[in-house]
Amino acid sequence: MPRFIFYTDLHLWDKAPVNRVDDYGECVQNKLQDVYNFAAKWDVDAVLFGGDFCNRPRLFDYTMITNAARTVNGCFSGDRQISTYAIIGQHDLVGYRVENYDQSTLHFVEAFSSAWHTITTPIKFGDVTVHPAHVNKDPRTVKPTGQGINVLISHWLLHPDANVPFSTTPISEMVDKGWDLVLSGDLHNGFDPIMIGKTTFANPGAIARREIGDCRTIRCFLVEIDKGIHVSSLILPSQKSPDEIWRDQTVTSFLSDTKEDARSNIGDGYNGRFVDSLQQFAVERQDVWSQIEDAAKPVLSESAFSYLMSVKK
Ligand SMILES: [Mn+2]
Repeated sequence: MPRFIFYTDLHLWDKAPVNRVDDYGECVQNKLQDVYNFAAKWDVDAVLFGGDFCNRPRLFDYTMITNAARTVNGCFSGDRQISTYAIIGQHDLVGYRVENYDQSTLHFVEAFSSAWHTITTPIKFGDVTVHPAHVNKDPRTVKPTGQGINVLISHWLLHPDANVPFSTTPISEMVDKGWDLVLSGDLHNGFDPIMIGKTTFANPGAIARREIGDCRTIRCFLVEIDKGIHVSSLILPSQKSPDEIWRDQTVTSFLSDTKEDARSNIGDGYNGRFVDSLQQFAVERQDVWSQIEDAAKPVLSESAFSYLMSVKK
């Protein structure tokens, strides 16, 4: 019976999040290699990916892109190349639009990788049918089509608790809809496998740690389907301890630290890490801008909209 590795939210990127002190890009690449080493070791039928390959749609570090593609393509069990079947997360979409997928670095990786397949229709592995639900697709609207075991991969904020923050969907709304297994990404904290009714839900959490103080143990899932669904965690060996990657656990001390740095540099035209961090924040909030753009365009006059867009530059 089929066996898979599932991982999600890689967020490959050449710049580190504010407050990270290690080489973020190298760290993510190493963890990607860990995932594919597991895939080879466990002789899986396929690797499944839950969305957000890059942190933003276009990465321009060609060494990093090449290395990631080599890792994906270099995964073999004997002579058999192990394929990856993937869905798209919002971070791999220019303007968060699925129709812009071909403008992304992930699409470029796919175009030159024999092993990578971003899927738009269900794919079968014996009795098991794996269905894709890209970020724009509410998983509650997808219907299982297979006769045997039905698996859904979804980039959606599915949450195990009934009382969840706005914009997240409790998994209870997907119980007994014909799914045997729902594997999700997007919610970076993830949650342990839980079976409700006949459905098992699981999210291993993001490969990348991008929020200050994210002290999770980074893992992917081994999914074994044999008279039932078995999901177990595989801990990525190359990950570093939180102490090695975070500058400090509090934003307040970071800000006072960098303000001090800024003051000490006044006069020579360089304001140090404080300015660097603000600039990086401005770059990272482009994601927010694309949401504003989507929301504002239908309701604003052309002149008001173009004024709004001019402010972001
Ligand atoms: Mn993500």
